[in-house]
Amino acid sequence: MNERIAILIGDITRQHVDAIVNAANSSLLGGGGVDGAIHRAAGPELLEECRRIGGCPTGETRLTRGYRLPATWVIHTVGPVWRGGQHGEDELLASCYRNSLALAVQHGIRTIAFPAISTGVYGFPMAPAAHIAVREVNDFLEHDPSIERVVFVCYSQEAYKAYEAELNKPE
Ligand code: AR6
Repeated sequence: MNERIAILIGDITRQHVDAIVNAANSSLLGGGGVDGAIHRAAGPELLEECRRIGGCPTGETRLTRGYRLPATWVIHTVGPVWRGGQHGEDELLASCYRNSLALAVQHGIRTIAFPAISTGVYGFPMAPAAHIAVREVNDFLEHDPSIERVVFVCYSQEAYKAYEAELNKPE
């Protein structure tokens, strides 16, 4: 297991990292799940900044401040809605991880926490989502020395087990 990667069970809004990633929707105007939790914890200034940005296409990312969160920054990314797996879902989910990490590097962010993007309301199955998340982060870290720590914040035992299985796979 890469020593720059960690997994834990918990609430991403409580993480003391440079940036947390939000599993947003393309309006960036908030919603349920982790998005709702992040907006509640950050306070109304986050929604104001998101309004000014004006939206984000699926697979892309946008950066805002973290306001009342312990994290300095929020990287908003829009995961794909699961439509059976034959509609580019895997590649779009991979783009969320790659683009989030690239944006982090551009802004000097060294520690970053990810939720399991798309695995809630958007219906992406947990095991393949964890596989893509771990593969993309491993590949990125291999070529980038500036990110010090990536934390996968799992909200359930099921998620934790899926990430643990991926992280313990032999290279
Ligand atoms: N900390 C960490 N993980 C969490 C938290 C939390 N506080 N809360 C939920 N999760 P979801 P999506 C997990 O539905 O599938 C929103 O309405 C959750 O268990 O938040 O990408 C947006 O506005 C699941 O494993 O995001 C969009 O409309 C994972 O986070 C839509 O949902 C993602 O679940 C995006 O759907």
